[in-house]
Amino acid sequence: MKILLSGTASDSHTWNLVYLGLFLEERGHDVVALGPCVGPRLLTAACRRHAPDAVVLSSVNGHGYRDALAAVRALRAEPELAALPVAAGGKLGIAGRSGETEAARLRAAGCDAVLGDGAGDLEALGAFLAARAQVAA
Ligand code: B12
Repeated sequence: MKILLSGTASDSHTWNLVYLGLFLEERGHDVVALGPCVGPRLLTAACRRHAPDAVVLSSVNGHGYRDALAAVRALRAEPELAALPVAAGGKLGIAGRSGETEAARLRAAGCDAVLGDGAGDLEALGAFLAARAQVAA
């Protein structure tokens, strides 16, 4: 699959993105990495330009929940991106992973998978993408 990997608008951390890029490439995916501090407009423009099979959003600075909500809403507002699979994860809250209320809001906004920052979450991301690849095949 072609995966568009992106940091979120306020987040300047980069090693999370480097790690995830390697993780995805090791699983055979083609990764388009946008880097950190990507706002909703740049993200939607990049999705139109690269036509990825899925988007992976990563944030660890504590503002990921708010940033990812804005990003997902912007994607879902574009008719041609409304069905694009999106997973968001990392330390999405200010105390690490997001709380259940925040995760539920992200899902309601159209985020297909809301994940945390542990090894199990990486495996869950791998499984999420593998399931999407099977649907696309
Ligand atoms: C290095 C670092 C910085 C550097 C970043 C340099 C750079 N070029 O990246 C600098 C000094 C710039 C920095 C700044 C800040 N930081 Co900082 N930083 C760290 C630190 C020490 C290490 C991060 C790192 O590189 N880890 C290595 C990578 C590989 O691991 P990772 O980021 O955790 O990513 C893994 C998982 O989170 C997960 N994951 C990540 N994304 C996703 C997505 C999906 C879908 C999935 C499944 C998994 C996943 O997979 C990755 C691999 O295991 C952490 C503390 C820590 N020990 O984690 C704090 C930390 C992330 N920072 C923190 C904070 C608060 C900040 C600042 C806000 C501080 C400030 N007051 O200015 C700013 C944010 C600036 C901004 N605009 O974003 C907090 C975040 C708190 C939270 N979310 O609960 C942390 C956790 C420190 C702490 N304990 O308080 N930081």
